[in-house]
Amino acid sequence: MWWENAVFYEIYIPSFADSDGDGIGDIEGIRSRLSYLKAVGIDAIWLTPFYPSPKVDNGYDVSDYCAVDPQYGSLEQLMRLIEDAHQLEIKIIIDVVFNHTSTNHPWFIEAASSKESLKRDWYIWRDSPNNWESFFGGSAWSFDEITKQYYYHSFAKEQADLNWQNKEVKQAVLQVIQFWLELGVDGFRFDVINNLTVNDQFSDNPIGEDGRQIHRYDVNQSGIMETLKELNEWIKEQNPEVFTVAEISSDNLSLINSYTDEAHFDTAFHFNLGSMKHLDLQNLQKLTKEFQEMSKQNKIPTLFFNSHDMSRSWNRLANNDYSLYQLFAVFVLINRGISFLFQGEEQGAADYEAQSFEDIRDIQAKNKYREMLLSMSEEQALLEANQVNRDRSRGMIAWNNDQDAGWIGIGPRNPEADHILTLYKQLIQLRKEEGPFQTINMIKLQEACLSYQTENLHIILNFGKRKVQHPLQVKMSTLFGRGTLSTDGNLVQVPPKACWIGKEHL
Ligand SMILES: [Ca+2]
Ligand SMILES: [Ca+2]
Repeated sequence: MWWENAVFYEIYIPSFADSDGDGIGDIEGIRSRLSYLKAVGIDAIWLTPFYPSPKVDNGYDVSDYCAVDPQYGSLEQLMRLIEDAHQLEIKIIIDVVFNHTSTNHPWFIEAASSKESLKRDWYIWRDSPNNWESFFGGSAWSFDEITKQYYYHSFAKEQADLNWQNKEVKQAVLQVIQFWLELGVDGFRFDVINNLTVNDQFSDNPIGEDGRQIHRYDVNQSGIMETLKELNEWIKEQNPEVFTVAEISSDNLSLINSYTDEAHFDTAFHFNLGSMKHLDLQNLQKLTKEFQEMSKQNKIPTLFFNSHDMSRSWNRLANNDYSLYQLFAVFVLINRGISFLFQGEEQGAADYEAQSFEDIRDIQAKNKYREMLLSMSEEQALLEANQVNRDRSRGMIAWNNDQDAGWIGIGPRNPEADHILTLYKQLIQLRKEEGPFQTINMIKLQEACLSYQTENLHIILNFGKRKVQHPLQVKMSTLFGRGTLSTDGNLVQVPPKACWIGKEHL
C-alpha cells in the first residue's frame, strides 16, 4: 500500500502559514507551501482539525464535522487544496474527533434541550456522577441546569463524549466519513480512539498508591473492538486504499497493537519515541527491537519524535545540538516504519516558550498554572505549567527572520535551518532510492552507539562523545554520513555525534 513507506507531514493549521495576515495559519497558507513540501519530498499531509470549533481545546472540540472554520478558510478552499496536492502527488489525511463533540455542536444542543430529546441518548447522562476524572483534570461530569442531569466528558467540560453504544451515533459518524471520502480525502487519523466506550456499570475508578486515579473503567473497554472493526471494514469497502491511523493515548505497545489487530486500523501512533523525556539509548534500542517484533507480525510501526502535543525534539532530545539532531532524523527516515514529521521539524524549529500566563494558549497548561498557583509563586507556577505546555511545539513557524507573532508566539528559527532542511531532503531522497524498507535486523547498542540494518543498508548512529570502531560482516561502501572505512573494508570508524550509512552490495 502507498502508505507503508510514506513520509507524512503533520500540519497544525493555526501555526503553519498565514496567508492573509490575521496571525492565524489557514488553508490558503498551506496551499501556498505545497511546492515547498513537494521539494522536501513528503508523500502525504496530515491536517489537524480545521472544523468550526469554539477552540476550547484548539479545534479538538468540533461543532460541525462537515465544514471548515471560517478562521481557516472555506470548504471550497479546502477542496482546491486537496486538488492541488493531488496534482503534486501529495495525499491528504484528516483528523477526525469522534470521541466527543463540542457542547456547541447542534447534536449536543438538541440532546441537552430535554430528557425526551431524540438525541438525548447520543451522549452519556447520569443523575449523579461517579469518581471518574477528566484527562484535563477535575471531575469528568458536569451538571446540566436545564435537565438536572450530569453529562460525561473525558476531556474539557465543553467536550461532551458521544455515546458509542447508540447505533445512530455510529451511523452519523459513517455519514461524516462518507462526506470526506467524496471530497477526495486519502485517509483519517482517529483521535483518542481508546476513549470511545466507557464501562456501562459506571463503577468508580480505583486510586493508585501514588494517590492518582487509575483509568480502569473509562478507557480501553472491550466493547469497542467490534465497533472499530465494523468502522474500518466499512471504510475499506468504500476504498481499500484509504489509510487509517489510530491515536491510542497509551505507550503500552501490546495495548496499542491490539487496536491494529482486531480492529484493523492500518497502524497506530507509537508515542514511545515521541514521549521520551530525554535521550535514553537503552530505551531507544528496546523500542527498536519491539518494532522489529511487530514487523515480523506484519504490523508496521509509526516513527516520530515530534507532534503538536509534545516539546520539540530539538530541545527535548537533541539538547540544541545539530550533530545529535541529525541522528534522530536518520532514525525516523532510514528505518522500517511510517515516518511522521511535524511541521518545522525539517528546519530544526525550537520550542516556543510562554513568558507569562497571558501567553499560554493550551488549556492543559492553563489548568496546571492555576493549580500550581495555589501553592507557589507566579514565576514557579509558570515554570511548572511550561513543563506540560503543549504550546511549545505549536509556536508559529518562522518562515523568515522578521515575521510577526500571531495567535501564539513564534517558535524560534534555527540558525542552522537551511542546513537541516538540506539534510531532511537528502534523507527522504535516500529513503525513496533505497527503500522500501520492509525489514529491520541486527539491532545493537554499544556504549552510545546504536546500529541496525534495514534491507541492505547498515546504519550506525554514534550519539557518544568518542569515536567508535564498528566491525562489518560484509563488504560495504559509504552511502551517507561521516565514517571512514578501513582499507580491507572490515571496519568502519565513526566520529563522535555522527552517523554513517553503509550499503552492502548484493
Ligand atoms: Ca490567516
Ligand atoms: Ca468516550
